[in-house]
Amino acid sequence: LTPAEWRSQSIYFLLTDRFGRTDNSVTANCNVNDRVYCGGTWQGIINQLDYIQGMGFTAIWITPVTKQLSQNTGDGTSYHGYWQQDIYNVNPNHGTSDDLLALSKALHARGMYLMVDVVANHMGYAGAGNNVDYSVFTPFNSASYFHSYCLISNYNDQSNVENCWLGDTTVSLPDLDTTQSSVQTLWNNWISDLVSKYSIDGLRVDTVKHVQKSFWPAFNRAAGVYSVGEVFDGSPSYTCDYQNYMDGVLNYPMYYPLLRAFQTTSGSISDLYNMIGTLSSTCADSTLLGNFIENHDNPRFPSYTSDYSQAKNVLSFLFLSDGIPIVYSGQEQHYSGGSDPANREALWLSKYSTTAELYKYIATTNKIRKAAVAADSSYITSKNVAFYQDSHTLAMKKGSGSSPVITVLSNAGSSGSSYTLYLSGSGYSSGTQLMELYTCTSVTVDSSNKIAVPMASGLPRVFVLASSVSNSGLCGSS
Ligand code: ABC
Ligand code: CA
Repeated sequence: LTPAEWRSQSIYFLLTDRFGRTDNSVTANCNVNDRVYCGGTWQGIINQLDYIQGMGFTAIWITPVTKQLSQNTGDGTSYHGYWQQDIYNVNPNHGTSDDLLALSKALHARGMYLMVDVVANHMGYAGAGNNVDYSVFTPFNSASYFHSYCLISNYNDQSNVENCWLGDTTVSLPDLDTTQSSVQTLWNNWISDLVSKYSIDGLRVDTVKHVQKSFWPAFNRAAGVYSVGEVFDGSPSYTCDYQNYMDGVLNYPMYYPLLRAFQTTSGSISDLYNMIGTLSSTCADSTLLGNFIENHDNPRFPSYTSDYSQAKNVLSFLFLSDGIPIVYSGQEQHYSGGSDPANREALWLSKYSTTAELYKYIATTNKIRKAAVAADSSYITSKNVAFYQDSHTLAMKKGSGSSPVITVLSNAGSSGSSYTLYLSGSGYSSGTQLMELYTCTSVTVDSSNKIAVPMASGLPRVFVLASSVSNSGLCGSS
């Protein structure tokens, strides 16, 4: 799938080991602190695709598929998939190569897409970096393929970040010398073969800032599909620059102001407001960023606040601003794990509840986004504009000039009062009939071109032209 085709997708990110088991167990023990395999498999994902599609997701992103180090180390086992040793074979804990093919087929049969996580920066070794037996790696089976050992010590020094090693002295991550043309050729051939063998539709690329920028364009081209890179950095200028070398990047620059705006009722709305404009002017294409509020590297949102209204605002932002929404498995169940490894809870322990509050909220919000895409051919490429803010409220519009989607967010929280916000600047003129899609309230734009927004309990509100609601499955339409 091309970048243009990915824009309108929505992504469910899961750790293969933690999502679903071949035996469909919903009770199998999974103690996150043990950092060992809990038994999730590719077949287990196939078994639960209704659950994912039931929320309206059109794609899944799965953790790396390559064969990993097999030891149980002081840092645990490689259940997460980022400690690879053999890039030509798959992780047997997750199933066989045929199982992975079956997952790809099962997704495609539903009109869904497969995004696979890939790592080109490093391999994984159970032991200290000054004592690596390079013969365990396929194909990088000698020290000559790697940078000499040094642990990353200064994240402000780009050559240190690129040439030294991630990991620790228990599990080292031998850092490939990606400046060698032999290493580049091996990676480019590998990614091209992997994508075609498993009919992969997109890539999530690990540790992008740890490899020199000039490596990525050829890798992305060899993949031939949309690639979204992980540049774990909140700076818009630093992170957006990688979009000149890869189709998209994960939206870390938005992650921090989004978290801060909604983690308390006194979070900064203006920082979030400003970042919308900053990213739309700094990144090559803000509509190809990967939006998220949770992942396996950061504490989950409910570990900061248990408030459901705040969680809903964050979700509405992910889906209705520029970029491709990514929900991390467990977010829909309001899981609340903190830092790695606590944020890697097994999803099966929720019994795949489809009546969970956020499961239903995500289903509605996916419908809203799909309806916006269907109603307005320029919606998905248009740039989101923030146009109103006060200390607790943000309003933004996205879509064509005549019929933008208006999203109103609030960080007042569940105990926020009920009031009417008279909102100007939406671009809609007096007499226009709008529909608020979470409450299904009809509103007519008033004589001074204002929208009377019915605010309550700190919940988000989304307005579209009333005439565009039919066929969306929203507000009673079929
Ligand atoms: C294991 C244990 C952990 C233990 C750790 C030392 O070892 O599980 O409990 O603490 C994989 C596994 C991890 C494992 C690691 C290391 O390997 O999943 O469980 O941790 O063995 C990607 C993946 C991630 C994966 C790897 C390695 C890379 O998403 O799951 O981890 O393949 C850095 C990398 C980033 C990496 C992340 C985990 O570490 O750049 O690619 N993620 C700063 C740095 C970032 C750094 C980040 C976290 O800290 O700039 O480069 O990410 O360490 C903002 C700034 C940011 C700053 C943050 C903290 O603050 O703007 O720049 O990030 O304001
Ligand atoms: Ca490197």
